[in-house]
Amino acid sequence: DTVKTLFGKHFSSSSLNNDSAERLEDVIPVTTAIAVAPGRVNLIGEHTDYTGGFVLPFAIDYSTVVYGKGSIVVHDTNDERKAFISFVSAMSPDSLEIAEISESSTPPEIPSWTTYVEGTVFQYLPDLPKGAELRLEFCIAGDVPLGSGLSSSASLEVAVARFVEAIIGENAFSSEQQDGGDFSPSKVRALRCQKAENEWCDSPCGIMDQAIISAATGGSLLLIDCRVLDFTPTKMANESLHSDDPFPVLVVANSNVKHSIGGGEYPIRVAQCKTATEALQKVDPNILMLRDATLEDVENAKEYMDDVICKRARHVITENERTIQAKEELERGDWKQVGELMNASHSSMRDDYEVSCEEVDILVDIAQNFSGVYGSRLTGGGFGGCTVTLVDEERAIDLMEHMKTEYKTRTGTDCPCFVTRPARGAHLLSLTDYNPLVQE
Ligand code: GAF
Repeated sequence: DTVKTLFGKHFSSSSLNNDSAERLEDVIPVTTAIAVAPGRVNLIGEHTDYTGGFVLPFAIDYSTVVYGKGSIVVHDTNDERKAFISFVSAMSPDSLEIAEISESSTPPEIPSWTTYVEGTVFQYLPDLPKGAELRLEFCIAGDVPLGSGLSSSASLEVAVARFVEAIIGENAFSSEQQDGGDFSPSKVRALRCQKAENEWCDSPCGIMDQAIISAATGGSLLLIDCRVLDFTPTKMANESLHSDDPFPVLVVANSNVKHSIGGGEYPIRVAQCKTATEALQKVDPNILMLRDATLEDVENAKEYMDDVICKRARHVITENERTIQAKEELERGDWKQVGELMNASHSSMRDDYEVSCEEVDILVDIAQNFSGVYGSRLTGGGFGGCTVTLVDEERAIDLMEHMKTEYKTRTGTDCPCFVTRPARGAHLLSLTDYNPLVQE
């Protein structure tokens, strides 16, 4: 019988139990690849993506790496398309994970971290020839802090996706390519990874994380219009608009309060935005998504919304405005304005959207009251996680020291901090095709 091991001699799924299939790897071309996908920080534009709004995130220098090999074997063209996956993660090194999925597979009732991998691979089955089996063996390693609001899950999905695309080669995205039009691999990848998370991992996330991780180009933030998935690269000005304003950097601080968007509150916010949109449509049917509404519309629709729903709508509407303005101020080098928008965004998330928590508010308070800081706010889904702070470059080290000591004094908890800058999105570090027979 065959033995299933990562990079083992005998790699076979239960569907390959005849002699000819044994060690098929010896006679089919094998591709090896190393795929990288970063984590992300959102400068501003929070909880706006799932209502078709605007976000302004950037990729960071912490990444997930997926490296290994894969091949495609075609059996009987009447069979379903399948994948046989054997993988291991440096984060849980003692267990070798084995998964077999096919076109008719359904998500597990209780998702785990491996579901992010399986759900992502599932999205690529339609790219395979009929009756094909995709065989993947890979290792996962990375340094995106887990559960800290820096998008470790989306980073994993996108790294797996980029790896699978490398194995599938030119047939990746074949159906989207056939549709013609403006085909962009990074957009389709982002949509597929979001679908994996929504449908397989029980998480109703928006598109922001997968989009920035998939599409970021080094050195730029991306203003993303989440309704049409349109990306506008946005660079910070090289100089300050006001000569007295010192040039800033971005500091990320981790509250060490674990954040999860699969938990109860995130889906509740998504549902509340839906309720708000339906109420607003009663006064103006042209409001298709919250991003089409104004504060005046909210005022007019008050009789259809309770106070909580009004507050949620107000956050989203004002956050969209702040995000568009922040993009312009960043490009102009008006750091004070950017900082004020960040501070206002935090207040709105804390008071209207209610996605902050005591520890994160303390971190933001410490930063906002430190000299040299332009602005500070919670970044990501909330209920814990990280803050992002725009601070005079020369004050960044002192700020981080101050945050660490002050936060420890006020909460008893450590807060790891780092300076960051817009990094590169998903990419391949290496790709090799070889046919073992030919090589020998
Ligand atoms: C999480 C989600 F995954 C994103 O889609 C987004 O909604 C974010 O929270 C809040 O802006 O990261």
